[in-house]
Amino acid sequence: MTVYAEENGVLKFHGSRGVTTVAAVGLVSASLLLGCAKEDDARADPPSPGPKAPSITQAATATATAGTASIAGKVSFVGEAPVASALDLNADPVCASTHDSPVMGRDVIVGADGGLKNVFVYVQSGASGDYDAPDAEVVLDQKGCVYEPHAVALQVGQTLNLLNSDSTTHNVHALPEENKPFNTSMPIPGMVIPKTFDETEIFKVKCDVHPWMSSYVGVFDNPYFAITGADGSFKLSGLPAGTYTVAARHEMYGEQLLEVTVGDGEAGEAAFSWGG
Ligand SMILES: [Cu+2]
Repeated sequence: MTVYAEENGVLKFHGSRGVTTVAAVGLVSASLLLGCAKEDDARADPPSPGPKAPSITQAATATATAGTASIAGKVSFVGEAPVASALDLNADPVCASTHDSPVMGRDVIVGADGGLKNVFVYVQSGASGDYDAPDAEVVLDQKGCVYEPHAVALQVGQTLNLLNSDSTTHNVHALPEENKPFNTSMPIPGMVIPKTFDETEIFKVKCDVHPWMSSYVGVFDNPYFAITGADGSFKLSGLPAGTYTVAARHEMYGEQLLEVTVGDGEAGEAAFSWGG
C-alpha cells in the first residue's frame, strides 16, 4: 500500500505499508471519476519505494487498560425492521463491475435476532484517566465503491489510514464539527492518506463522486468504545471501578445514554433499543 500525506495542500508520498486485516474483538465493524474540492486537486507524486512502515489494522478496538470491570450488552431494534434497498452503482462502471450481487444500503442493518449493527457505544463520561493514543493504526477502506467498514472508531491522536482499494477515483469528504473538515481526492489505486483527530466526536464521511458512499468515524478521548456487530452486541473492557455514562449513537436514530456502575472485576450490563 502506498502512503501519502498532505503537506501544504499537496499529497506527498510517504512510503509503503503492508496491510493486515484484523477483525476487532468484540466490535464490529461496520466512501468520481474526477472532481473534488479545489484544495484536493493537487496530484500526488508517483509512487516509489519507501521505508517499511508498521502494519495496519482494519478496525479499532479498545486498548487494554488496568481496570478489571466491563460493561457489555446489546443494542436492539424493536419491531419491524426497515427494509434495506440495493444501492445503484451504475453511475460508475468500475463500481458496478466489482460486485456480482446487489450491494445493500447500510444505514440501518438489523440482524435476525433484532440486533442493530454499526452503533457506536462508548463511555461518554466517568473515565478520568490520561489515555495515550494506541500505536495500532485503523483503516477506512474504499473497496468496491463502498466504505469498509461502514463505521470505524479510534482514539484522539490515533492514526486513521484512508485507503483506496479501487481502480477509480474516490474523494473522502469528512464533515466533522469539532475537528478540521477535509475533502481529499484519492485518484490512485492503493494510495493511503493518514489522518489524526484532536477532538472527540462522531462524524460522517462521504464521497462526492459516488453519492451512495458514506461512513461514520467515531473519535473518543478514552479507550472504552465499541461498534456493535451484526448481533447488536458490544463490550467495553478494562474499566476501573466507577460510575459511567454509556452512550449509544446510531447514524439514523440518534443517541441514548445509560448510567452504569461497576465494581472491580464486575461485569456490568447495558441494553439499548430503538424502534417499537
Ligand atoms: Cu467514491
